[in-house]
Amino acid sequence: MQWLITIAVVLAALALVAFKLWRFGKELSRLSSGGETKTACHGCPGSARSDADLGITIKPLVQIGDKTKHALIALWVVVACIGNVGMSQEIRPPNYDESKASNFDLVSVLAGPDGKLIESKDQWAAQRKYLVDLLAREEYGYAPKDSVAIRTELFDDGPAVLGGQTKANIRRRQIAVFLERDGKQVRVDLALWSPKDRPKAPCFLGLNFRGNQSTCDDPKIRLTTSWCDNRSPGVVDNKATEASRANQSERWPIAQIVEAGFAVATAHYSDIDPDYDDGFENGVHGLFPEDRIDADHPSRWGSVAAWAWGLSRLADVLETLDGVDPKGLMVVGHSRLGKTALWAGATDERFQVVVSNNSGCGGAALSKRIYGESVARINTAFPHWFNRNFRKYNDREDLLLFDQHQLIATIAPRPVYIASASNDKWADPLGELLSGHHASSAYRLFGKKGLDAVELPAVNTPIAQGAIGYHLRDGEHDMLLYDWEQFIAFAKQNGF
Ligand code: GTR
Repeated sequence: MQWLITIAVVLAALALVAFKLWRFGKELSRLSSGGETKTACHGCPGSARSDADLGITIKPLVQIGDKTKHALIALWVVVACIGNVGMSQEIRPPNYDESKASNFDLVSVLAGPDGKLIESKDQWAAQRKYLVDLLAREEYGYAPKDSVAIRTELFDDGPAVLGGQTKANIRRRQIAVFLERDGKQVRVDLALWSPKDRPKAPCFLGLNFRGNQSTCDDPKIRLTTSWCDNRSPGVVDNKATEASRANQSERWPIAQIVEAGFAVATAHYSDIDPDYDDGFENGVHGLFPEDRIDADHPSRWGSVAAWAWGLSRLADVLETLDGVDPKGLMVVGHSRLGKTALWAGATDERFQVVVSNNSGCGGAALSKRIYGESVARINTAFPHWFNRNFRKYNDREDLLLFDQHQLIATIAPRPVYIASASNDKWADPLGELLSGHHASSAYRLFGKKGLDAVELPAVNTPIAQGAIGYHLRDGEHDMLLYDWEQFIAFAKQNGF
């Protein structure tokens, strides 16, 4: 509607300009041919009549006749309208009507660049590479090819304290991981809990939103010094205070995970890249100034790609540590960090199991369904998460020649788990499930079962018979013990 009004106003203004210019031209030719002008501006400052009335003569520096003035005003209207079209395009309101979300075509995950379908698992490595490249170019951005030096400092090693109790069976370590390049460094604090009775434990690795101290009540966990969102409890002037301890511990049931036989490692995502749009100066983007995204390089890495790259650097460290099975690394994440976990799984095959929790748009949810959060909304609210090419699809999902099922497929044949929550409509639970469903043909190449379902299961009824697991937890956008219990069961079922 706004488009129609704007187009009508532009056309009217253009007609007015044309008319004024025509009249102005006619007047000029009359003057140059010695004709008399009859265009006195009565009452205008500087007009002969009003000055004469006052008995004075004022000679303006530049005399603007009212035809010129009208022409200039009309021109201004045109410019303003064009600016209006460019600047304030309305974003389509979010859709929650399922009948409007079902009409879309998806490219098969087996289709190569020429559209032909691959037929055997021997062709998968090349196909996977093609898909990762497509998603890097159009959505997440390419991480730099160059590497960093990694230096570590173990600054804490002792028994865990969880729920106010010292846990003799759980080893807690904290490692400062320094990522260094060209005289610059970024410090990422890795916190790790591992079972004392399992010498090589498979390890869940996931980033947290508020600092390692927010994941449990252990007073020995170092308080993050990285940027924190002021809206989080216990944060003052973007810095975490003591009051922020354990304020997201419900997302990290550490004792239960370790007592189930797994190690669990986490780091604050802000250590890797603070989550605000600063033109990619800070965090690990700052280590690679020559790889910064700009108008000429729209496919370089955004923040999701930076967080995923950071997870790979933490994997570099974890695979060297005793107590952790280097062949049992599993990546997990909630929401924006669920998107990140999926991209880390796509770009780093060392992650043997990939878990996305409520990852939504730009994560597991199919963009072409246009349900809940849309590409335009995410790119507008979080302009730094994806690359600039992804903006081409703002409210133009019809132009997408790819979708998030291909992201899920890049993980094949490794197991992937997709978790949704019933009240998290913004993340489109059905779109998250359908991504898994449409990724399944990649798994079938390997004789593995994917996800057959095309409808949401009942709440709290996981579907996890195949290599693609799914559940719809009853409740809100969050990552809770129930979710972790399913991730653990899925990992065990897949041999970890
Ligand atoms: C929301 C965003 C979602 C999701 C969420 C989160 O504001 O729209 O895509 O990532 O943030 O990360 O908590």
